[in-house]
Amino acid sequence: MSGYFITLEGGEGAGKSSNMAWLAERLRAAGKTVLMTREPGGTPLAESIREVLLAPGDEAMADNTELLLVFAARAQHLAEKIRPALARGEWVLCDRFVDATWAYQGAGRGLDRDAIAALETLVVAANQPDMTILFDVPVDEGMARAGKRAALDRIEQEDRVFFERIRQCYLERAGQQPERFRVLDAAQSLERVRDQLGPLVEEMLAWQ
Ligand code: Z5A
Repeated sequence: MSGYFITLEGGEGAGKSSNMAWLAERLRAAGKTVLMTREPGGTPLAESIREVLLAPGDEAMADNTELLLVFAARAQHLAEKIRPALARGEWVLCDRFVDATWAYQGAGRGLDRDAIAALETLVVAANQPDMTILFDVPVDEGMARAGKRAALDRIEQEDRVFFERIRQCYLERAGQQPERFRVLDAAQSLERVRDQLGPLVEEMLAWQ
């Protein structure tokens, strides 16, 4: 028995969190058992790593430290939560996964692609998503949405150019892997974004 693995990706304020519960509700209404989770995080240990990753601090975090922490959290998340849920036949919805590493650490920080690929092989192995929904929003719009929050975390404090590289990387990956990615225009109203999500739910339900 094997479930399905769906990931939600996009830049700041793209609307992933706002739409994940809606998506889960649709799948549950169709009789599926759904697990909602997120990265970095998803288990107590991985959530502790998330805190370290996102907390602004006096000591600058080295880029490779960031990369290794992201993969350390992912290894734990896969072992303790994602793989067991898939083995039980559940549908796993995950707010960000390895595409975020290619976007943030690869394009954003400019880290070595071979190193990321090696870590992906080690940690993710065969557990690539069945579908990745990319919520694409112009950087200024996403930053304006995210900026309404009380405080920005360590990564959110980066500048506009950093987030533009991230957006372009996501779009490039989506173009290179059209069989896995579905790109939504997330600059539209929540209602219009859900109009775009509806057909994707139908597509998923046709898998079984
Ligand atoms: N990170 C990494 O560097 N490497 C990795 O491998 C992984 C992650 C896995 C996670 O923090 C950080 O970790 C993230 C990348 C990095 N860094 N940053 N920065 P997070 O999970 O807290 O950050 P996020 O995923 O970017 O969260 P977010 O900004 O909240 O984005 P979102 O979930 O896509 O957006 P939202 O919470 O659904 O919506 C944000 C606001 O916009 C909210 O007030 C909504 O009501 C509003 N919204 C949403 N959709 C709309 C529409 N359509 N119209 C108007 N307003 C809207």
